Amino acid sequence: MFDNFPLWPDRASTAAGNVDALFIFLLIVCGLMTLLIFATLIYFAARYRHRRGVLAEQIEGSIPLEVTWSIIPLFVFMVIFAWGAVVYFKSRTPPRDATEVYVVAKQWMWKLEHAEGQREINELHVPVGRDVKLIMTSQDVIHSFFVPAFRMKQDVLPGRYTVAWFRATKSGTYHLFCAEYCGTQHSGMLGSIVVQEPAQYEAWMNGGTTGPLSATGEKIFAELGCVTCHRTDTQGRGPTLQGVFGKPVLLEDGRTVAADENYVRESILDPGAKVVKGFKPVMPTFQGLVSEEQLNALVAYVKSQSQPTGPGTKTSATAAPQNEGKPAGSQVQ
Ligand code: HEC
Ligand SMILES: [Cu+2]
Repeated sequence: MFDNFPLWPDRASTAAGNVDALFIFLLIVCGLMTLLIFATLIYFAARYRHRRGVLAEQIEGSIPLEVTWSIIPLFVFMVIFAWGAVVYFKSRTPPRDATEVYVVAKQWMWKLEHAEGQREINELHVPVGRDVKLIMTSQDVIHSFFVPAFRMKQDVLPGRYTVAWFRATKSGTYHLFCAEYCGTQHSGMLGSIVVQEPAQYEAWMNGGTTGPLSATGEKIFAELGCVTCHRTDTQGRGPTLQGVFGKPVLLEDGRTVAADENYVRESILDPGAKVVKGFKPVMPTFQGLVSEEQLNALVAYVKSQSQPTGPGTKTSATAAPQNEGKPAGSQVQ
């Protein structure tokens, strides 16, 4: 209905319609409220204007009136709360089998790397109709990944991963902005999201790849000597990393944490922070020795060790449990 209304940017993701509907609802509620206030104001000003000889009568409060003006707004606010929560949680929860793209922000550019290995700068190619999960971090200060056409905005922080996702619904080229003031050339930190039809996208994907990100990660894993402690059998000084990602990890101090991207990242940069049960804190820190890109590749590699199929192919939900009960080392690919 509002598609050609110039106040709105393109609507090019599954989230866009939901966000706009909520926004329009808020506008209507606020608009009606404003009308109501001004209409009563004008009416009362006329009705109770000062007249010679007529004195105002003091009213000491009215319970029915006060209850009414408390209950009705409460109801309206609860609608806003529930609706907002639904839209928020939807946009905060990436679907399980989304394609993954690693994003590294720096003053003043966006570096993007597909799980399949393609690297891009200030440009991100994605196919129509597929869920895309962004795993983002910054090399310096706080940035923010903002794509108005997708109604998507997420802060990108140094020292940790933040996650966002979208599913594009219309092919085309859309603006990517940095929405967090990040220094003198902040306003130039621009990019574009190129949404392509699946066939076009496939063609783009097949041009000049360097191999999957997890393969790059495997190389770094060997070069940095991780592989000497983290062997695929259980003979290394560190735990085997097969099947670790996505599972709960029991720690020395009795806590259990989820092995997600931030956990792997922390294990590499600050190994002492969470020590796996049954192991000594002998892993050296790699803080300062690995770049953000290398970290992403290592994370992708550790991740791939929990996915029996290669990146790009869908991981079947039944594949993971099959490995349970067997020694982790028996599933070498
Ligand atoms: C000197 C041996 C050693 C080296 C080298 C080493 N690690 Fe570790 N690593 C360990 C030990 C021991 C643990 C378990 C204790 C802990 O959590 O600190 C561990 C834990 C981990 C964990 C958490 C595993 C789990 O089961 O939750 C990850 C992920 C990890 N290391 C990744 C790496 C990566 C990536 C490298 C290379 C950049 C590396 N490690 C290098 C010994 C090592
Ligand atoms: Cu920025």
